[in-house]
Amino acid sequence: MFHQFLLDLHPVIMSLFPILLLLIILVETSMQEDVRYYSSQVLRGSKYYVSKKHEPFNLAKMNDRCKKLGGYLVQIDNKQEHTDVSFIAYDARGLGPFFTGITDEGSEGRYYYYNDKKPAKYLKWRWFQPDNWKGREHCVVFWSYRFNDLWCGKRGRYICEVPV
Ligand SMILES: [Ca+2]
Ligand SMILES: [Ca+2]
Repeated sequence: MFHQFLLDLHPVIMSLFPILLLLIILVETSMQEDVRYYSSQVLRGSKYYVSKKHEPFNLAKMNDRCKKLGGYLVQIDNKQEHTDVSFIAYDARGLGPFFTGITDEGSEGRYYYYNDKKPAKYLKWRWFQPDNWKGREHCVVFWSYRFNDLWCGKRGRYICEVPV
């Protein structure tokens, strides 16, 4: 009896199969993150990726995205790298702020690299920065060739560094 019921149902399931398959594919693709980057040439052993989309920043989430590219949120170690990344951010066009991997979250005033927690080696602040505005600015952004500390959840773009 039940067996017959299944046999009767069989053509219905078969005819629905392509639709089910399409639905599965649609759900799959909508779950994948659409992350696009401008990428730089290799400069002194690193390649840089600047995200295109303006979105709320999140240190852990964006660092994970950089990890998927084989790197981490950018760590600006010296004057040369600062110059390189300035030009890359300029080439990427559009508006900043451009978030880096430099932060003082959990250690106010002591800046470190989010990915490896090592102290930041090079900080080139804008005038009157860092000001830790309202006591809640712990993420360092790149804006017009200088650094500013901003609230870590602010909207912006971010830069990944991938060692090659
Ligand atoms: Ca701070
Ligand atoms: Ca600030």
